[in-house]
Amino acid sequence: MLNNYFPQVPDRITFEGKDSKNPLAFKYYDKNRRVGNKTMAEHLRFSVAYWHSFMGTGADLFGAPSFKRTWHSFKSPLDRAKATMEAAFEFFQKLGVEYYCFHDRDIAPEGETFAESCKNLERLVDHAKTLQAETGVKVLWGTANLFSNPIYAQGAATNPNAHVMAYAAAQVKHAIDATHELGGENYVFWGGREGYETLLNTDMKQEQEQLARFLHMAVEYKRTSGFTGQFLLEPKPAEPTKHQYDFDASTALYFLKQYDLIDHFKLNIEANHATLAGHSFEHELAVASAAGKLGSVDANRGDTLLGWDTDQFPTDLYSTTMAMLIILRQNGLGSGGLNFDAKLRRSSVDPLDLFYAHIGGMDAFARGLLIAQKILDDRVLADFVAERYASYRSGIGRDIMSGAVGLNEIEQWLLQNGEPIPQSGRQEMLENLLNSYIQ
Ligand code: XLS
Ligand code: NI
Ligand code: NI
Repeated sequence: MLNNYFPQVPDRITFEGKDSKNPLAFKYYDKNRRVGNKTMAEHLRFSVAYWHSFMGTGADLFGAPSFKRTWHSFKSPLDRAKATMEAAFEFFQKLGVEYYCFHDRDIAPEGETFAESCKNLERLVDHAKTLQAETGVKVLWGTANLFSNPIYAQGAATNPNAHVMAYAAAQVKHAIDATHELGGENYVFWGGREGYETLLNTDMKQEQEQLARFLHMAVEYKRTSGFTGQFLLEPKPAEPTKHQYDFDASTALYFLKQYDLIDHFKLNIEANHATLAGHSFEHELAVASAAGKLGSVDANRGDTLLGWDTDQFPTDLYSTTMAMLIILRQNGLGSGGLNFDAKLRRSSVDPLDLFYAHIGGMDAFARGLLIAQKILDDRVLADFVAERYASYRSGIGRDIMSGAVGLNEIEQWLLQNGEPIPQSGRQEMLENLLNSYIQ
């Protein structure tokens, strides 16, 4: 049992129920409790984001690091990486999450050369393998950091310089290998620098073709290397680049379809990316799910008053309920999960805050799950929605949808049947109904 970095925390955070006042206990997340046909753990598949929680320093654009982490205190980069990994696994184990997600450069330091970076990654992958075996914690997804290194300032796959694109491709090859080696269930592509700053210097069509080629090469490499995890594309409209090509779920789906990649990918939807794109979290989940492409979720939230990716921990029950309704309706996330791509506020300097943040996020989704399951069991929305579209199941509606009639026949039908009678969408009544379930 690892116990070096969070000695004030017991071996395992336990479920104590909603009346508990213990901040280090779950009030709703009871991992073995059955909800519908699965346990809470099976429904929710929680994952910790290595970058925010273990590499994060509290630094922001205006100020130096505010967190003092003992695991960052080692001089040599490799020792620091090992200590960080041990702290991370102690945390996963004590929190009782089964998954984590990582970028190659989170778990291993970048070297002087590409070859040295690859060696560092291999070493840390070995260490992770040992810790995974000891704790039973698994990889939800791995990814490559194609945005921090200054060589990626003008893009990775979409860089105007083929040499840089080649660098990124080779880096992805190693990141897929690392994910494969660690038994990762998915692999994510997030194009933070895949976009443009100004059209004055940009050939947009060329860049999109480069991105498509890049992803095709990854698909081909996946096939030949025997990695069977699901590939996921994570949309985000902007930040760090002004305009990013995978703007939102619709844009990403169109891109995948346009370049014949659609069969090889699903989407990883992040709440705060949805709101940055001017959508709600549930809108993006619904778009992905309707296309049969909702693969995984980055669970976080933004701030309605701030227009950037604040990556806060999710606490809003309306949002978690709406998300779980969509996830339950599609019968779960398959190999995906709920990854807390969320970070502590700069002022939350205590390592204990990492526990409070994750416990709160897990409880918020556990409550969302319970509420959503009850709404589904009671069929209150399902029956209303079915009734709202009932006119398409018979008569002219059925004939329209089956293709039995065209504009000529419809015109004849309309002339005989007169004007339509408006029917209420009952939005306020349904909002009241939702409120009666949120408790
Ligand atoms: C950044 C993204 C990033 C991806 C992984 O906004 O959310 O963290 O999830 O590269
Ligand atoms: Ni993000
Ligand atoms: Ni993300």
